[in-house]
Amino acid sequence: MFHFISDYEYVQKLGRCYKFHLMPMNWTEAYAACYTEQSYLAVINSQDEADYLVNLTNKTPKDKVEGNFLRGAVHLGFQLKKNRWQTVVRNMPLSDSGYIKWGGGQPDGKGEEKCGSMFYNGHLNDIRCDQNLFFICEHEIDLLRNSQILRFGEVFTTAKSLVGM
Ligand SMILES: [Ca+2]
Repeated sequence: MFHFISDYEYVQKLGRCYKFHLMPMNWTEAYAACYTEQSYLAVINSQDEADYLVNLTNKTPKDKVEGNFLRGAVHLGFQLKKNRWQTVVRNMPLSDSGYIKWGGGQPDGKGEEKCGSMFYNGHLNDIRCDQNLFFICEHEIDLLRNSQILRFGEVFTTAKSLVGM
């Protein structure tokens, strides 16, 4: 049933799967791309998870990708809503996510950078939502269980409102 989800790497320690997308997109497009893979833009919930994402970013052959996009950061699943940083998973406040290490001087967008990203070193950065970046999707194994369909429904609703479906 989920055979179309490919190129995800299962990380036993974290109990999740991740995929680094090498096709740069803006934040909303990236959000939708993860959704089509029954996933969401990655949300960091621990230092272990941050370390893994940094490792994944480092080992992905990014340098060969050509085009006009911003390098040095990847889109992640958090955004500024009503002056509050919240994750894409059940709108949990970023401050409750378990990982909130901003890069030096970040967030510095003064309301102009309402989307979330991670510098390649794992530190968080606010970024303009129309900026094209690589991005990482996260897949919850729990989402595959029938009992968790409701949780996925919430992600789906958010995706629909974001992409105007
Ligand atoms: Ca910033």
